[in-house]
Amino acid sequence: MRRPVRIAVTGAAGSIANNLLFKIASGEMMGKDQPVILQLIEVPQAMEALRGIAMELEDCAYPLLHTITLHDNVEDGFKGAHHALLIGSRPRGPGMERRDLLEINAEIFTRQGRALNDYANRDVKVLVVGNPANTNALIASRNAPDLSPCQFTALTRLDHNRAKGILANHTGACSKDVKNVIVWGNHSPTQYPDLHHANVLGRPALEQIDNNWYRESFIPTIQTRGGEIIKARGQSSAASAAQAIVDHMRDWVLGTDVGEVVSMAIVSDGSYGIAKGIIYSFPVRCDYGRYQIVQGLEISEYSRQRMTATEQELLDEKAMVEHLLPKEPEASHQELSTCIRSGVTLYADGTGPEANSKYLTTTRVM
Ligand code: NAX
Repeated sequence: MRRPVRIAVTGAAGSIANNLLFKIASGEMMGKDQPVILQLIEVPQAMEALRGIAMELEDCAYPLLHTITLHDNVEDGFKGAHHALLIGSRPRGPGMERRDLLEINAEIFTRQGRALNDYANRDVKVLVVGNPANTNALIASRNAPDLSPCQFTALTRLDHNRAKGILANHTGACSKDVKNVIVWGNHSPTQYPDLHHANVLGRPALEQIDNNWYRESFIPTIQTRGGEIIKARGQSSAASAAQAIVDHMRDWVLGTDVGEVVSMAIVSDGSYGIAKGIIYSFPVRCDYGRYQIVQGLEISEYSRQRMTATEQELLDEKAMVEHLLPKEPEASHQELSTCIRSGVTLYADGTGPEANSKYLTTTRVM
């Protein structure tokens, strides 16, 4: 058996986690030969509910589930974590403005960024799910000066999967026959689900669908799908969000399938003219535990307008929390080639390479 990896999950008693934890424990995310240690984190008032979930996990007797630990604070919960899934966040309350929501969550993600910086494994891979996910990820990353900004990502894979599923259904294909859909920008209604590079059964998607349907129906459907699900079932997407988290992390860690492009919100390096330093969803491929933006795609005038609109929203969100972002790590977010790239996995038991070892470090972009 391989050495277990530590996976920290916040919001672990919530709806998404309730679907997710059982998938992780069964090996769907990290692979069927990878044991896992679940470090589950909740607010103090939800610890009893969390204890119930831990009992259920135990009762499944998953062969890959090595250990479960429960925590009411992130400083303990993030210790030695190789993967951190930041799902818990403050939902928007009645009468709450977007600015208030951003500020309240800024406090949560500031603390989480610092805790990751101080306690997580140096090579930790972070996925932010709690909304507003992109800007929360930026806040966490800016508060973790000793980690690389490249280690922080936000979830747009649910939007990507929605685009695949709905396009497949419309064209009568299976979702496995749909390739290269892209979601650009923010996980919000300004996101741009782009089909200009997509193909269905090897032929360009846009040749197989009506352009009017694409612009007037498909795009708004993807953008507002979350709200539609809440209207229909009275609760927000949980099972599909859990599946998207599994897909995002599995691809990041184990690599995307050959020829497959997926969408991940990552710190912008200026590709496609997008402002550097914001967390923006790009088309990526993953290998060796790293992601790389797919370069060289032709961008139409229509796409450019959509990409700029969602970029502008992220710049506005950033401006709203600018006073809460530490200044010092700004340079590393602007110039990714100068940031620390960790290629070394450290183990809490001291058997891994030394922290300052040159062994295995790399400047390769992947
Ligand atoms: P729930 O309200 O069911 O669960 C959230 C859990 O987080 C609660 O148990 C709460 O006690 C806990 N929590 C809150 N603050 C915490 C903190 N500081 N530390 C640890 N735990 C904390 O929400 P759920 O349906 O699970 O959704 C979680 C988040 O995902 C929400 O912010 C939601 O908006 C967001 N989503 C993001 C998606 C994406 O694609 N990026 C899609 C799905 C989802 O809407």
